[in-house]
Amino acid sequence: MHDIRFAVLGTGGIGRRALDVSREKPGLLPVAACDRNGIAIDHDGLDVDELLAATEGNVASDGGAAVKQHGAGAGVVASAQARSTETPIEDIIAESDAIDAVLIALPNLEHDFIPRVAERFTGAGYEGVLVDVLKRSRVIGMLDGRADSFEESGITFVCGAGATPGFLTGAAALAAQSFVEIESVEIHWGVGLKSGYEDNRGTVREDIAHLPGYDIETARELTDEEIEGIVDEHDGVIEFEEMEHADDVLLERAGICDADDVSVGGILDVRSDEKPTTTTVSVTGRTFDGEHATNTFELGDETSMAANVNGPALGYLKAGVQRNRAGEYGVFGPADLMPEF
Ligand code: IKT
Repeated sequence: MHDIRFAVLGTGGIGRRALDVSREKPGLLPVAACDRNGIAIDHDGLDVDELLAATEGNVASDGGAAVKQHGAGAGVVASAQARSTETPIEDIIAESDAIDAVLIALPNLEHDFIPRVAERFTGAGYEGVLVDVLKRSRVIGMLDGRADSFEESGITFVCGAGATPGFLTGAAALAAQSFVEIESVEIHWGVGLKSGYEDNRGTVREDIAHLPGYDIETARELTDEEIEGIVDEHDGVIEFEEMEHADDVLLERAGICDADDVSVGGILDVRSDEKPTTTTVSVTGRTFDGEHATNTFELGDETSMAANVNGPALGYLKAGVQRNRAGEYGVFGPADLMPEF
C-alpha cells in the first residue's frame, strides 16, 4: 500500500533518480514532478517509466541563470503526463492537500534559493513535509531562522538529506555513540561519474564552486565549455578539500561535536564509473573509560552516488512524514532522525 504521496521539484539528475528509486521503496507514491517550465501530476501515481524516458537528456529543471544560459531542453513538458505552466511550485501547492511530502531536488547555486522556495510553501499554507539535499553549511542557519514559520504552518522540514550532508552525517552521529567526547569527524567521499556525468552536470558545477579560486557565484556563471576546461586541467579527476558542507553545523546542532571538528573532502572522477576512493566516515574520540579510538563507516565501492543520495533522501522523507503525522514541525537534520527504509 502506498500511503505517502510525494512530489519532486526538479527533474534533473536528482529528481529523476529519486522517482526511479521510489519505485522500489515501499509505501511511496510519486504523484507530481515539475521543473521551471512544466508540471506532471497524477494523484493515482505518475507513470515513472514514461516520465524518465521523456526527460532523458532533456533537462529544464535546474532553474536559475546557469541552465538558461547553457541551453535547456523541453524538460518535463516532454512527458505526455505534463503540461506547461509558469507557476510550477504554486501549481504543486494548489494540489497539496493530496501531497504528503515534497522533495526539493533543485541545485543550490544561490545560497538562499532553498529557503526562498520553502517560504513559498509556508506563504501558501502548505502543511506537510519538505526535504532537500542542500550542501552548504550557511543555508542551515537560514532555514533555522524560518523554523517558527514552519512550525506555525505545520511543515516538517528535513534539511541536508542527501549523501553529504545526509546519509554520511547520520553515519557519523551513530559512529559517535561509542565516545563521550569527539575529536574529529572526517568525511571523505569518492564518486565515479562517467555514465552519470550528463545527468549530474549541476552537481559537478556545484562541486567546482568548492575549488580554490571559485565560489558559488563564479561557478554559476561558468559556461559548459569552461567546466570542460577545468575537468580537462585535472585529467578528469578532481580532488576537493575542506568543502563547505553542512555536515559540520548539522553535527554541532545535534550536540555531537563542534562544527570546526568536522571536515569534508572527496575525489570526483568523471572519466570512470569506478570510485577513485572508498567513501569513508571516520569519527575519532575518547571513550568513557579513557580509550582513544576511531570508528569508521565505509560505503561499498559498487554503490553509486545516485543510490547514496536518493535512497537516503527518500528514507529521510519517510521519516519526516512520520514526524509530521505525529504533529512534530520545524527543522530537522539528518543527525536528528533515523531514515526509514
Ligand atoms: C552529495 O550529493 O551528497 C554530495 C556529492 C558527494 C556524494 C557522495 C556519495 C558517496 C558515494 O556514493 O560513495 C558531491 C559532493 N557533489
